[in-house]
Amino acid sequence: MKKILTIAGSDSSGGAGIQADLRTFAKHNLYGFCALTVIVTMDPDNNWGHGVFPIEIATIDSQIRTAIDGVGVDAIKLGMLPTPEIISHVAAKLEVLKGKQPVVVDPVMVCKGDKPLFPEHAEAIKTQLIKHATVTTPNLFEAAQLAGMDKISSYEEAVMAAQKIMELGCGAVAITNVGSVMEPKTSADLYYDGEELLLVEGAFIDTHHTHGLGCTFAAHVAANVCKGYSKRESVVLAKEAIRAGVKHHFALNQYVGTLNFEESFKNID
Ligand code: PXL
Repeated sequence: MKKILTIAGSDSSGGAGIQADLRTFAKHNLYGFCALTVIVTMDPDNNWGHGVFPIEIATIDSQIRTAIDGVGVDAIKLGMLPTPEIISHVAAKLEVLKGKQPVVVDPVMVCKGDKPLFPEHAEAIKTQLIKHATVTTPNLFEAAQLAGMDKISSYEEAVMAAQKIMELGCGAVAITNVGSVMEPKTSADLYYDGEELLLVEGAFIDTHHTHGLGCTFAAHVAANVCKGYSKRESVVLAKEAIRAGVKHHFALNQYVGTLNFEESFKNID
C-alpha cells in the first residue's frame, strides 16, 4: 500500500488541515499519516476568531523522523507551516530527501480572508519551500504573494504570476479560483508546468461554504501524484473531485460550511 505523509495543521472545526487531508487520502485507498505542525481553533463566542498554536520544533522533527525514516513515504504533502522557523526546519528535511518522493506544497498563508498568518511567512515559503514542490497549489492571494505582485485581478495577471512562481523552481503550479477574476465568472484553476498552460474549467458555484477547499484540493493532487498520475492529470482529477463535492456543500454552523466529502469521491477510481 502506498504511503502519503501530510505535514500540516489540525483544524479543530474539521473542514481543513490534516482532517481534510487524511479523509481524502483514505478515500484514495492510500495509507495516510501526519506530522502535526500547529493546532488551529475557532472561537464560537467571538465571531469564529482563529487561534493559532504552533507545535514545538523538536516535536515536529520527531514526528517527521518517525514517518520518513521509521516507516517510509511515497509522497509528501505540506499544509500549514505556521512560523518561518518551522518552514526552515521542514525545508531542511526536504533538502535531505533530494526529491526522492513527490512533494505537493499548499502554500497556506491565510486561514480566512486575506490577512497573512504572519507577515514574514510568505517570504519564507517563497524562498525555502516552493523549490521543493512537484506541484504547488496557491490560491489567488498566495499566488500574488509568491509572484511578488500586489494582487491578481485578471487571467493575464494569473498567467504572469504562474510564470513567476515557476521561476522559484517548482515542477508545476495550479493557481486555484482564477475563474473568479474572469468574465463570465467561473471556478476555473490555472495549471502551468513551464510548457503547458491549461485553464482547468469548472462552472461557478455560488456558495460561501468554501472552508477547507484549498486543503482538500491539494490533498487530492497529492494523492493522485502518489498514485502515479502525471502532474497535469493529478490537477485535472482533483478539480473534478472538488467540483463534485462543492455541488453538495453544507453548513458547519452560521459562520462556515464545507464541501461534501462523500460526493467528491464519486468519480474516483
Ligand atoms: O484552509 C487553510 C487551513 C489550513 N490548515 C489548517 C487550518 C486552515 C484554515 O482554517 O485550520 C490547520
